[in-house]
Amino acid sequence: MGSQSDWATMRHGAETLDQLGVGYEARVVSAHRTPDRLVAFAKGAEAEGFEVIVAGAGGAAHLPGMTSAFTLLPVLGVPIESAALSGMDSLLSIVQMPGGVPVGTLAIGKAGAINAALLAAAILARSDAELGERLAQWRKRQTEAVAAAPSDDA
Ligand code: RP5
Repeated sequence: MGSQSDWATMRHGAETLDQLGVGYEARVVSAHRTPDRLVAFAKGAEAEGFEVIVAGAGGAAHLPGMTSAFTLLPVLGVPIESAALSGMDSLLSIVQMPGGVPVGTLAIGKAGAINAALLAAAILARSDAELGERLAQWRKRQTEAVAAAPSDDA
């Protein structure tokens, strides 16, 4: 993620990965404040053993796109809900990549962080049947938790 301040959003993705038993590292890598860290991370991520990168950033959110420019790994972008523009700035910065350098862009905020984790797990599950089963069980539990009628207490 681009900043410590993004962790409040990105932690929801981390928690989802925990629930699925998917290993990850959470790092702060800013395209603007730590550009050398970005280049080193993105260039070395595949050799380090990473298989999917989830990049969350807000405002002028160049982290996902620049990361994708330096790696062939799948990069999923999470637009952080910014204070100034409610995340529209983040969304447009991440989603509108030029053809040839892909970023899979998720929804703004918490939903995007959770779905990035689920999508990363789905990608990894194509070559990991046990993870696929855990993912199926996660979705099943979610379905079972939806009540048929609304509650006044919820
Ligand atoms: C971006 O700037 C970060 O991804 C963050 O969402 C935003 C604001 O960062 P802080 O000023 O809160 O560190 O690079």
